[in-house]
Amino acid sequence: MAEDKQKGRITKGVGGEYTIMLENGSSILAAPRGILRKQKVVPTVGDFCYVEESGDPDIPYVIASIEPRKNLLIRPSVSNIDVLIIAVSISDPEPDLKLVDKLIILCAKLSIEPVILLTKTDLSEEQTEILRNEYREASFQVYETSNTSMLSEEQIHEIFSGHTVGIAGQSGVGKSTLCHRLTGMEHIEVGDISERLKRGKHTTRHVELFPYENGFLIDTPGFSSLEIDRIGIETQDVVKGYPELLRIAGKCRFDDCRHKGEMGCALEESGISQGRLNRYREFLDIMIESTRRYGK
Ligand SMILES: Nc1nc2c(ncn2[C@@H]2O[C@H](COP(=O)(O)OP(=O)(O)OP(=O)(O)O)[C@@H](O)[C@H]2O)c(=O)[nH]1
Ligand SMILES: [Mg+2]
Ligand SMILES: [Zn+2]
Repeated sequence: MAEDKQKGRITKGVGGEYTIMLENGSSILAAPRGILRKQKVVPTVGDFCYVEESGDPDIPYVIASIEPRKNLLIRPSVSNIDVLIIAVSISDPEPDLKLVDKLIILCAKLSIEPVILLTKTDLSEEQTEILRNEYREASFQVYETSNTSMLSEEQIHEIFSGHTVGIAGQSGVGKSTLCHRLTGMEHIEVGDISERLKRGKHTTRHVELFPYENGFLIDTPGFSSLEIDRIGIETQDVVKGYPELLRIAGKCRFDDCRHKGEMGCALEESGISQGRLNRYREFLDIMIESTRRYGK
């Protein structure tokens, strides 16, 4: 067995076999070395790793070690994400803003930069404007696509250059469509929503990293729900998804003000929308209740 270790990145994993892109750009197949299993380290798409030749012609490499992760998303399982595009469609399906805000909170927790992508803006200009304003005012980057318009070269560069970028959002918002239009790659599955609901077809099931713009693009399977108290979020993390509320830190009378109607609260200075405020308070209540019941 060759002693030389080569650095690479896991781009795909199916049935215990991993596709790894080496630093020279070539892709190889590898199986994890037994010691990783003993250490209970599960190789994950997105991991940086070292591989060695195995001597086995079927799977010519073994994963010798895995580098520490910057972050790890579970369900879908993917690591080392820099930017998360939170795709939200103007209609079909109806926007799930609770999911959007939960994903933002998760991003804050995992040191991922969230950007909002409004998709299917062709379906309602009015609704597009409402959502654009709501999230811009909360200080997020908001991008838009429709059936006739795509991200500009400049926007693509802004989002992707050198980054590992995930795309999340409800099933049917157009994540695969975007990946397909960005990369021109045919094998990314795009589904018809009525078809999907009927037969579960075309929905993206595997996580895979695609090289793109000096970085990687990941089409993640749809998140249909995400329970705030089951994703590793703690009560004090909730506010971190609300930059509007972080802005007034220190301005409320009480240092530990939760902006839930306390005396001397500076909420009015935050500029938060009623919708975002309601969601913040709802998540906070869920977290407080969950902590009360199950403990931290
Ligand atoms: N009107 C309109 N339809 C779109 C647009 N983008 C995507 N669609 C349609 O929306 C449907 C769902 O798109 P997908 O790209 O498969 O959605 P997805 O987010 O990958 O869904 P999952 O893989 O199930 O998570 C397809 O029928 C697309 O043609 C758009 O900008 N405008
Ligand atoms: Mg898809
Ligand atoms: Zn307050």
